[in-house]
Amino acid sequence: MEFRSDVITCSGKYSNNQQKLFSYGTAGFRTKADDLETVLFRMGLLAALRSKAKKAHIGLMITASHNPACDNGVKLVDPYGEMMVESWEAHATHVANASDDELAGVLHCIVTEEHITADHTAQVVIGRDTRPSSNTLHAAAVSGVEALGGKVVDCGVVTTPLLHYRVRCANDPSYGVASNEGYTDKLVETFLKLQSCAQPATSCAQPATSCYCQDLLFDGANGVGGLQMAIMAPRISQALKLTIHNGGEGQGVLNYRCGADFVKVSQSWPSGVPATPGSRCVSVDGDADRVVYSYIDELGAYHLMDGDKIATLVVGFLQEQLSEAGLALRLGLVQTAYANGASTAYVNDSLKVPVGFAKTGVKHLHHMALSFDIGVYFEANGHGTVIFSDSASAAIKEAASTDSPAARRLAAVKDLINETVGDAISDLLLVEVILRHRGWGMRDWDAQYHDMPNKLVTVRVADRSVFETTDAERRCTQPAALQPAIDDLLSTSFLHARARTFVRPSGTEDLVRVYAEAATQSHVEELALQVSRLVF
Ligand code: 16G
Ligand code: ZN
Repeated sequence: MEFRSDVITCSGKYSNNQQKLFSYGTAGFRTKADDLETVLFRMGLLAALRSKAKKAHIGLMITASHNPACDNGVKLVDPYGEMMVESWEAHATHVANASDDELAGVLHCIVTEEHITADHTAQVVIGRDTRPSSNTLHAAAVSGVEALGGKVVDCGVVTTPLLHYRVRCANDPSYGVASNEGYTDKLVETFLKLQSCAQPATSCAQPATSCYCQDLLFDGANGVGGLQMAIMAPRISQALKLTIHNGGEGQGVLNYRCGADFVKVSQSWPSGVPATPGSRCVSVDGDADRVVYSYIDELGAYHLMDGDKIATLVVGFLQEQLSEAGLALRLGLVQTAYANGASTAYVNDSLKVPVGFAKTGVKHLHHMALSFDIGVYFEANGHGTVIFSDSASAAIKEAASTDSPAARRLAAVKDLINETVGDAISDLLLVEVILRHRGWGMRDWDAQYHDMPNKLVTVRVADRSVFETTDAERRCTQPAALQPAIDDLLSTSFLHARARTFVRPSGTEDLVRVYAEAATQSHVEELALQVSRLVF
């Protein structure tokens, strides 16, 4: 395959004159927006090649998620709406770092290695978040796709999960209508159907802590999630009364002291949302692929309901519905090392549902969840979804054609879930369906299990690449002396503290993370401190 002269001409416009090295990691490329224009042009080229290689639509999302507004990023999405396969991540890194003179040669190598022929016109589905830099970066990505004669499907400003959905539908129309309206209609209609069959919600004379209440505050992180919710909220208001705050209409700073990441990390109520005792709030992150809940009880105390709490709620519900429908399907949960130990114990010991552990990063969790008939996966930070195997989908569909209400509920719940990737909006609608079905207030949900006290700290080190881990990042293999020292600490000073700790290099920032969990907060503080000293 020969490259059109546009590649060479355009790469002059998007010249790579940086010393900086880029690496395609768990979140694709992510850094200061000012450094990314060339990278976006080149990811347009790569997405076009990937599309030719797969003879399918490929996705390209421009976002830096929960990171500050001055950052941006890009990641590519494979035909079924999943993260781009790992073997192409190395291609992405090579293309991004090639000098102008090397670029055509690097592209030729990929074409040869991946046996790409010229006979398929590339189709790239592009979405972007609300960041000011996203427009310029979008133009660069479009130039890249078009330089290889490819076509762009422009989704405009959308949430990351909506972009994943659009890619899936473009390749598999049975999944849904491939448009932004198609996504909205699917979620709205399924949610209303599920809620109209549920018990009537009790009137809110009582606070949201003690019974299901349709009132919900929405914290949009001043990002694209608020825009999407503004479209959906009026259409679902008969079943859920959402009040949108931090809605992304230009009043507040993206992700600043609000949104899912801020709420999870600081374990505090988002700014910009009225903090009234007895109220509950759902927070999404800057691109709306993560979700966490919070509530303030009658005494004014703050409570966080993170990804682990959502995962356990979903697993418990699915297990109950499967059993009522008489469906013997293998249900499992996938967590990461960050999952609170109490949540794992609850799912294993009380629900008797198997739990697997994967490395941090959605692609790892997603992959492991595929090993179950119905795989639920969630990171504690609120990124997660449910995936159904083909045979599970067929069994549910067949059971739903009988008069089993549980099977019908399962079939509708499957339609409400965005199986391609964690989706804050789809997840929050699912949480509302379950809470309403059970008539649960926030306190009922919270009472499933009590979190072990925990702490996450970061340690700046000279070179994070010397840290290597195994066992889903729960044990450190390098530097060699570190894990024995940690084990020694756990078996002496913390022997009776039900303590757990691990050290892992961040995949997105130049630092090392230390997680500590134990029976009391003071043990946690001490353990985090001592392990950080071992790392430093
Ligand atoms: C990325 C991951 C997220 C993970 C985080 C960990 C995706 C789409 N996103 O944002 O799932 O929790 O990285 O960051 O996979 P860390 O490696 O810096 O701790
Ligand atoms: Zn995100």
